[in-house]
Amino acid sequence: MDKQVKRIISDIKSLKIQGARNVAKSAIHALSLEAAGSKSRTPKALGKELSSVAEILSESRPTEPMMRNALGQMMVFFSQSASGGKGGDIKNARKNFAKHGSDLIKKMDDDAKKLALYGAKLIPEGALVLTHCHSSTTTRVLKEAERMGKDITVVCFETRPRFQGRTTAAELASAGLDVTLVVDGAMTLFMKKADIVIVGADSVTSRGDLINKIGTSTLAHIARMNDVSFFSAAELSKYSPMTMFGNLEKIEERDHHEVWDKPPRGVKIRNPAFEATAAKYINGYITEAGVIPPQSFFTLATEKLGIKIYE
Ligand code: RUB
Repeated sequence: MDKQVKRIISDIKSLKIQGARNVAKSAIHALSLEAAGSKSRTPKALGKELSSVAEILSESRPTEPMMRNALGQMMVFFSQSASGGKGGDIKNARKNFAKHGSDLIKKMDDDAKKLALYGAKLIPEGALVLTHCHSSTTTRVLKEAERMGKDITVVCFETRPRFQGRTTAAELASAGLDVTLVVDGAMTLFMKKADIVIVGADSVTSRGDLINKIGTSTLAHIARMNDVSFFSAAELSKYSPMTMFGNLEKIEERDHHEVWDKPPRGVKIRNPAFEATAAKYINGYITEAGVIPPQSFFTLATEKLGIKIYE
């Protein structure tokens, strides 16, 4: 495997690269790099190499359908453009593959721009917005709202154990937003003054449930108790096709050292990275196609991803 690709995989695992979008973009980049530096002599051999690297990448963070969908799309493109991987010119196969990767990334960036506009319009003037973890899609929405002159205030939760809330706070502060970081336990207190909650998404299931950073469902429940609207900024490519026939999205469980490095003997530690928030607690998803109810996500996402339900 290419050295740079190995580094990207290790950065994804260690959270140096974090957030569904950044992970997906890095995975696309990694697979393109593997193709560019490959020593495979035929498209068939290259196809084999790429599909094994795509599998390793997919497993680097198990709860990331945006990455899985993108890698899947790239592999479909490869097998179609290299005549099923059986023949054709190897140089062209590599070149076309890399071009497809950069087209996909561009499309993702275009979608994020559209989504940010829909999200920013949704935020009331002068609103207090709560967010959790670090979602590049959500920070984009918040920065767009500020650009529109909405004069918002943001409170973000620190997000134990890896403190991604600090990344959110630092990013928003450097963009000139009014941002405060509080501990996760302060969710109820700050909800009482909030106007809207916006979080990101790692995965959206067929019934519109949201899988996002641990703590998200607590936030959604508290929002409902206080009549505060709860939205998730989620591109349609975060849809998890494996949930179509009842399979559950896998929830990543990370190393317990992230929670407590040297716990006393007898203390058990669990470290689930994500959790599900039921669709009934979600007012809507902010997508590149507009703000939609959780029930519509499946239809729009399968259409966008070209998933045929009936043959
Ligand atoms: C990040 C997280 C984010 C989503 C969406 O978790 O839960 O809300 O990934 O991010 P982690 P984005 O830090 O464990 O990756 O909007 O950037 O796709």
